[in-house]
Amino acid sequence: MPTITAFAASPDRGQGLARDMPVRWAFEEVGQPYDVRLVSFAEMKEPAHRARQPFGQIPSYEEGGLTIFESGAIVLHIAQTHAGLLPADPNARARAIAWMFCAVSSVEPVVVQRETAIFLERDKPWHAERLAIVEDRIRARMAELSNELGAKDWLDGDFSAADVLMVQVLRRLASSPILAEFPNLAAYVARGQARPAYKRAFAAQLAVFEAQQKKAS
Ligand code: GTB
Repeated sequence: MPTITAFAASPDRGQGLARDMPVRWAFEEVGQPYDVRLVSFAEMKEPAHRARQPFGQIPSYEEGGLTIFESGAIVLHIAQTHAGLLPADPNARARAIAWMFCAVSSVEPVVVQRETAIFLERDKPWHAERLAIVEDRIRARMAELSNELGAKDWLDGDFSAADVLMVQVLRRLASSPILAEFPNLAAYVARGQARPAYKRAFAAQLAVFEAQQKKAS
């Protein structure tokens, strides 16, 4: 059984925004049970965890003799070792993998800039100006993605690992009005969230938060 790591106390308070969520979702899509090792912020920075994740972050993945990190790489590994998340046709598979890279390297970085501005730069005198620039950059990228998605249900043909990663990245805009400005992207995220596998993954990470709240009360 593979084991992943996740926050013992996720700062998102059960919203499923941390990067264990796409890994949980991928496991659920392919019907692979998994164990979770919950790590505190202190434990994440200790050598034992850095041996799994060099940057002292979550998630990591261990199974048998294999230990890997990077949520995109973990989702790709799950998709390559189970049926259901990547097309069999080599060209379609290559396109799906290209969209996986797109989610983590072309879309996620602009989305993360907004979180950085909000959480780490709020007290700077230039915060408002910087946030506006970052949000314009996100809008430009969303417009391109929206044009590309058009009226399709998923990024390229059937639902794939690329949709797991892309929906999860777009969910990080849920606290901003930007997503709603692109109705086809908002509907795409809603389609992803309606999948039974997504719901099981979300419930599993929420249960961690709820158990932690119960313990604290
Ligand atoms: N590129 C790596 C991957 O995809 O696996 C990035 C991993 C990463 O950023 N992990 C974050 C982490 O461990 C958690 S997901 N941070 C702790 C640290 O660096 O010390 C990022 C995240 C955190 C919190 C929220 N939130 O509260 O909404 C959302 C996303």
